[in-house]
Amino acid sequence: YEQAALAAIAGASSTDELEAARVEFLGKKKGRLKDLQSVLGKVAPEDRPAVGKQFNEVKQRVSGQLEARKVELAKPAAEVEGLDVTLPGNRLSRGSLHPLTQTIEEFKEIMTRLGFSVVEGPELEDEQHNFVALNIPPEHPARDPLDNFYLATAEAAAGGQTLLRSQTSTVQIRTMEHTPPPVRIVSIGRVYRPDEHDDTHLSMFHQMEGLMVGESVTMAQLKTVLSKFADAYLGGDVAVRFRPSFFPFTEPSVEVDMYWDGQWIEIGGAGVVDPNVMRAVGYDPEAVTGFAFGLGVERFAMRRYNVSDIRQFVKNDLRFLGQF
Ligand code: FA5
Repeated sequence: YEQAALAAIAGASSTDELEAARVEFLGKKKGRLKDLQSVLGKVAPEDRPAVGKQFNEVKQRVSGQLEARKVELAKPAAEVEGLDVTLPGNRLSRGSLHPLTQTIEEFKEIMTRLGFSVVEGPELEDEQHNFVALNIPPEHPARDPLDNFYLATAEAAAGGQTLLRSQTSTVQIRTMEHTPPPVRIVSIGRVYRPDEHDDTHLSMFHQMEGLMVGESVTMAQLKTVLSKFADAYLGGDVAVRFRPSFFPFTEPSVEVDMYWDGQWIEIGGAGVVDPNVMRAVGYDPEAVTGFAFGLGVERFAMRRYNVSDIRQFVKNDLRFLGQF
């Protein structure tokens, strides 16, 4: 009896279970103690005092354990033996903004301070905005199906193709189409090209497009804006260099390099908006001039955070992402 009673008390993991054990082993009306008591009645009269004493001792031990267990179960869980509430808790891991999201937010903030408004454009484009209005004629190699993500749609069969935009320059066109000059905008977003992935190329990446059009906007202002931008984002010892280049939608065109922390990197293209583009959107190229630029967002972030492989940005590796 005693062994069974103590085991039941120790095994009770709630006050309800403990109460069930009490009724079973110490219950006044029925229960095992009562059975034991009736056995006591059958003991020879001369043995009764000794057996009675033993009975009371057992009853006391069982009651004592019951009380002790009751106190233990009443304690808050934190005080249960083996749990030290003064230890630091488990840290909940909180998410953070993706480094590219942080970069884009910072770009927008800097360009807003420089007086540019932020506009958006669609990622799914037509040939008019991705090529035609940008002075890229039908036979131009930039329109090669191998260099673009054309969609297989009904319109494609009819001649008007839809594609994932290959550059944010599309947004220059969309903006000028519905805004009379002067214009001062930037647009940051995804662009798509079937480029082979390597440590500086992805097939989906981001560009920041800038456009400024007004009465006498010049290449010198372009250089100033880009220098101020690079200075604000990278800070310190920054220099901007132009190398002659070619884009159908600018004339002259340049490749933009930036120097920072002992290294030159190519970060985008730029130039003076071509008169053909002005005419395509209904602007008078005799009355206004402008500059445009398109920078690689990842290339900038790589430089600033010292990331040597652009693919890190799309791997979803928490060990990488957690550092930002
Ligand atoms: C252009 O896309 C032009 N639209 C830029 C421009 C805008 C010129 C306005 C004149 C006026 P380009 O193809 O060079 O240019 O791309 C610009 C930048 O995007 C590159 O310098 C590079 O930083 C980035 N870039 C290009 N391809 C990739 C790629 N596959 N992965 C990551 N970044 C890329």
